[in-house]
Amino acid sequence: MKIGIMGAMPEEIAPILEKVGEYKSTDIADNTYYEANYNGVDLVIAYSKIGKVFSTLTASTMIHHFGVETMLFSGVAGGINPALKIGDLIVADKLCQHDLDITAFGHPHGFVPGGSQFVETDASLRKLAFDVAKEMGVALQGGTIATGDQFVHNPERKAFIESTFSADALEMEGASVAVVCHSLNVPVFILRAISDTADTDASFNFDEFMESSAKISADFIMKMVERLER
Ligand code: 3QA
Repeated sequence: MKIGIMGAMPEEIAPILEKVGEYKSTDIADNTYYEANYNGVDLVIAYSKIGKVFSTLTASTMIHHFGVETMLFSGVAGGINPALKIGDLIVADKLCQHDLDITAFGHPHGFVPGGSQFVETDASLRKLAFDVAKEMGVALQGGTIATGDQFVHNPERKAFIESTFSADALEMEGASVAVVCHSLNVPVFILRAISDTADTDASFNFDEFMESSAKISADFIMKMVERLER
């Protein structure tokens, strides 16, 4: 079984590379992919760079070039649901693209013909996550994650995303990775730890908490990897 582990920023995969210790680096299309073996599981690890376009490229490359059979994403997110505090983990049940808009033609936000407004993640990977959380005594919430090519730092945009999609958290890569994996029949799991709450002080909180929250997410992902079949 070959597992892909993606983040968007270097900080999101640094704790994972540290944990696997040794790896082989390969450069493809302006990205570096790190191949490693952890506990008998073959891993391909990469950060995509920020946003839907780069994360699409990385997810596709992991699947088509490296033959990744399961995709795990680890990173940080802006919290929408007030129950989510900085450092809390959220598992995406489903994701949407909050900035995809052909509503001029009567379609709902996030929808294009041939696609769907929401894309679901793999139920058995989600179940594994909740098993691991229970074992670790860690609180884990499931919910909807909204993805768009914007760092949201304003209450109006946040309110729009909450009311339009009932989203619990937002970020910039999850939905694009999920769409790629869904289209290519690769089970996908998206985990995020909250770094800010997408309000006016989002960039300050992000700078302060992104590294610690990224590590919370990465550590949890590695616990899951330890439980995956080799
Ligand atoms: C955005 C990162 C991108 O990969 C999405 C973090 C956390 N809070 C968010 C928010 N709105 C949207 N997304 C997020 N990630 C950070 S850009 C800063 C880059 O600095 C999730 C996320 N409120 C790089 C150095 O200049």
